[in-house]
Amino acid sequence: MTETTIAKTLPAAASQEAQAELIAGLRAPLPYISPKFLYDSLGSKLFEAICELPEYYPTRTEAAIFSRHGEHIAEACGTGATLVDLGAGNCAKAARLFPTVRPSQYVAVDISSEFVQGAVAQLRHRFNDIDMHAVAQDFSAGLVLPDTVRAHRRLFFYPGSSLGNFRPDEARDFLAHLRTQCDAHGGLLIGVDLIKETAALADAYDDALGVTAAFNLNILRHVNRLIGANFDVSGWRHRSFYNAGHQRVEMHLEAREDVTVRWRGGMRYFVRGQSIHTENSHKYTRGTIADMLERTGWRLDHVWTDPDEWFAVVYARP
Ligand code: AVJ
Repeated sequence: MTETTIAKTLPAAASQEAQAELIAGLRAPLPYISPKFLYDSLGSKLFEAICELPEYYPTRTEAAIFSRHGEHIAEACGTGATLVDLGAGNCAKAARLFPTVRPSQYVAVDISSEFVQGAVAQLRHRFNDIDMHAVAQDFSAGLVLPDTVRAHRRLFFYPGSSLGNFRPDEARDFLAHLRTQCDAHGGLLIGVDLIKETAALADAYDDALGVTAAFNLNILRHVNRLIGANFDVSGWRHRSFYNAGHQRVEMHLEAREDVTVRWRGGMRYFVRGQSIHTENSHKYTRGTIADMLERTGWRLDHVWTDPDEWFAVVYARP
């Protein structure tokens, strides 16, 4: 039996909240736009394209870890769980786990509603013995699962180093929050990007084809739709760099010229060279991720990495 649930946070309220959040960011002394707004329909597709780039090592390195250690990973996770896929996107990573982890229920959660609904609809046909649910939700401030999601044995799946978008304090809150949503038989399977030579990090976030630049710039078009703003994409430039002090790659959009940006109910003047911070992508070490898990109520069970230790897949238990 399969069933698809479309659970949304109240559309009007959510978009009001999103609008207030966006406007606060644009008005801030150091202006910012949350990276979750990178993922409109086109943004999700551009991110898929990034994952195919030679420079963007995280996706293929993580995939190599899963294919090399798949059996051991599945053994650690056990079968029959409710697999909760956080930031599911096209659901491809979870689908590759289905044959070995054999979840009884699959819950794909993603902020990009059409995208995740489409992906789950496709998947239902291929795996019709798994009870599937698509949940369209911005879970960055807390995950609210519908009643149809079983509470017993939840296996939270958070691959791709998405945790890296949170500042360390937010990441801790989020991991602690997940811990409260899983019983003693649950688990957490998470992918984190590791600190490495700066050149590799720089290339991964500024590829030669300019796909990452397009992905970053597209956030402005999404913002235009969300708050009725008039950003002109051609007036902004993609910037990214590794901030060693904060152990993170930052993405920014820099104004090419002085510009006044207007939106419903407000405006801001940006001088040439001024930038809007659009993403932090925090990098971890074995030590920093282990420490964070231990401090948020999780017990580290196992860490799998690639031979160069560029990426880590971590399994933790309550
Ligand atoms: C999806 C947040 C893991 O931080 O590497 C890719 C997003 N940004 N290229 C990352 C991203 C620029 C990605 N995460």
